[in-house]
Amino acid sequence: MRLSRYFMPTLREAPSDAQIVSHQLMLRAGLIRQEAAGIYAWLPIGLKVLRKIEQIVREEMNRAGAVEVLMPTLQLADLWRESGRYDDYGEEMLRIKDRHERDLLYGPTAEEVITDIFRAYIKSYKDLPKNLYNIQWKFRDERRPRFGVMRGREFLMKDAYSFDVDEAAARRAYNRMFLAYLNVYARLGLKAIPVRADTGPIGGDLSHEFIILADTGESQVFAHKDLVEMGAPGPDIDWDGDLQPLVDQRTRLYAASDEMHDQARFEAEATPDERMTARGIEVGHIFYFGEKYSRPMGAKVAMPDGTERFVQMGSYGVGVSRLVGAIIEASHDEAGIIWPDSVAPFGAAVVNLRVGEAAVDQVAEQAYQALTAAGLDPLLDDRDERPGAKFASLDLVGVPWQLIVGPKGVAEGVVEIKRRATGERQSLPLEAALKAITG
Ligand code: 5CA
Repeated sequence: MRLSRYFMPTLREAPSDAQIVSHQLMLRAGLIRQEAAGIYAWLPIGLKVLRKIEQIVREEMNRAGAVEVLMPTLQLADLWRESGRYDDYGEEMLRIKDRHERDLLYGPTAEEVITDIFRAYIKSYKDLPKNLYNIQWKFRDERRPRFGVMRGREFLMKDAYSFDVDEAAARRAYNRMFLAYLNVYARLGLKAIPVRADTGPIGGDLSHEFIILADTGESQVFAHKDLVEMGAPGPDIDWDGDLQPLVDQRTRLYAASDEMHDQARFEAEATPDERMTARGIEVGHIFYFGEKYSRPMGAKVAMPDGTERFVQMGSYGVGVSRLVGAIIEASHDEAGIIWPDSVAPFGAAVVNLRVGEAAVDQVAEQAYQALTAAGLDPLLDDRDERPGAKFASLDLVGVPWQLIVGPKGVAEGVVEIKRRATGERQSLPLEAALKAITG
């Protein structure tokens, strides 16, 4: 992408109402624009990052055996009347009427819709297990939308729903999601802690939240310190095998959200040195709730002996748009965002310091073509701007590598490369510079 033709509106100052660093940087780097309280337009750089996160979530869901669908954002109120949640959900639900005076709502979650899809097609135990997910916009009319995409009203969620024949199978489905989530966060460069959690309006009796530690987070967690470094199981585990030991290893140590916290147990299970009380960002939440929706909505399967049984369900959410903010909270410096390579909007930027000078243009163009061919999706800074302004905006936006082409270097047969995360610079001949970046 040539920056002169692109749309990357950076701001020198963040609007004063942006309270936390991720919100300030998302506005300054031109990732999002607020359209209304808690409702954002995603500008090109923000959209690129959002799509990359979405794709990592998708790959890990698929690997764990979930199947993607796409449900509508607007849902029929009648489905929520069947489950009994329509009146209970309260003011967070955006209720809408169509021209026929039918009650619709903008989905805050999709247990009812997916259960309706399931019951229309799946009738036999032989078709289980199933896990269906989608990555779709949700709306919750939050009382206090704040911190940008962290607590939005419209936000992008990955929501998966599992259907199983009995509780043991449903636990296996839960375990697959539990471990797949840890793999997602690891690929995003994040250390997520699974903590025992309250189930709130989703319901059920088994639930974990996944928390990224950050002082600006809205969640309070109490956990054994060893969980922070425990790490993800990796993609190569046997997804159809017994995952319980891997889950037990991560749930044996004390970790709870404030609603579930039991100080006496915490003190019994961890020494003062091992105990950590911290703030964090909830980037995922998983639930097992048995027949909470399948029973009132009549989602059942025929068993081998001819009897029918309500299916056992769970649901599994990842805050995809919230993750953009969470990654920035976890990875930035005074100059701006430091994206992990896995979600960076561009793999590298070629910075032309003397646009219009033929020899410099030619080397910059050559570098740009080579990085394009290597699949790095590079940005070419061909703007007619001062070098300082170019470096400042590329540091702000957080492109992982800068390949800097200036008249002095070109005369000497070298270019400079800079790694955003460390600030480390090196002068190298072009071929060596390209090799250092492409690895
Ligand atoms: N149906 C279940 C799981 S699919 C569900 O809705 N769970 S949830 O309410 O916990 O939401 C899932 C995830 O969405 C949360 O962990 C959080 O990361 C994200 N999320 C929830 N509310 C918001 C919000 N207002 N803004 C941004 N992200 C949100």
